[in-house]
Amino acid sequence: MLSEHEILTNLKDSIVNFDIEGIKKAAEKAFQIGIPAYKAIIDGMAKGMEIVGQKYEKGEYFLAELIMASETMKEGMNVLEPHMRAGDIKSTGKVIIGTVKGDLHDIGKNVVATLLKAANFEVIDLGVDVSAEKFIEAIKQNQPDIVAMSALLTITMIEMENTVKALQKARLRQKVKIIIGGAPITPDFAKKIGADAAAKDAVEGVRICNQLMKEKRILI
Ligand code: B12
Repeated sequence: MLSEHEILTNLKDSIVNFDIEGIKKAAEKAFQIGIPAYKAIIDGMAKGMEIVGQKYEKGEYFLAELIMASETMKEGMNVLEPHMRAGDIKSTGKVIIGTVKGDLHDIGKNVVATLLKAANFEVIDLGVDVSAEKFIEAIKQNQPDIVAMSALLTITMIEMENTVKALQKARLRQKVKIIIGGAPITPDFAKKIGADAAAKDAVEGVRICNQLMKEKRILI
């Protein structure tokens, strides 16, 4: 029987080696021995993506390898996600999530959405390349408690600011809490653009969303 450490290592290595069969097996084993899905994702697969990113930066991996690693991560998530659904208990709150306009990175955003669902949030995922107008339309339609935006490219961070401004203009800003995240995002940037919070990873993101819900309940 493999130990928790060995399984997390297998998850990480399968991402780095684009081993789809390996990731499926390791994800099943993680579930079987009771490793929480969030741990398998954050301490296993996401660590593998970090290494892939470093290899890309060093010129050892190219775009094709990034895509293969992303596909491998998605296969692993597909195995783990069904084990994370929280059931029919009343939801903690409603979150609209999307990667901002011009940005196609969705792995981190998907991890956040998965962990939010596991924490009993109702999640409406708008996908990638989401414009301010699309966020606004979705807010009007669904009346979420929280709007969560992801950006991985420094050049698309500006779209977060544009979306906050558009929400202000549409008089929707007061109705929602806004959390942002992604590799280049900092709490200072969140403050600067008028978002409520930034999170460095999905686990912190969920913790902050719970906190934002408490603040929202006090205000109502
Ligand atoms: C995989 C990847 C891709 C894949 C994306 C596949 C997909 N479906 O997502 C592909 C190959 C498509 C890609 C394309 C490009 N990429 Co790319 N990519 C990456 C890479 C290697 C990993 C990103 C990733 O998935 N990480 C794993 C996840 C789990 O981590 P994460 O995204 O950071 O998310 C975590 C936190 O940030 C946080 N989080 C994220 N979002 C949110 C949102 C909220 C609300 C919260 C609370 C938290 C949160 O929680 C997550 C989980 O803990 C990064 C390098 C890196 N080290 O980040 C480059 C990187 C982001 N890419 C980069 C570039 C330049 C590009 C391209 C322009 C390349 C090109 N020449 O075409 C294109 C741009 C396409 C576009 N328009 O978006 C640069 C960006 C540089 C910059 N500073 O702007 C990076 C940093 C690589 C580099 N060092 O050059 N990329």
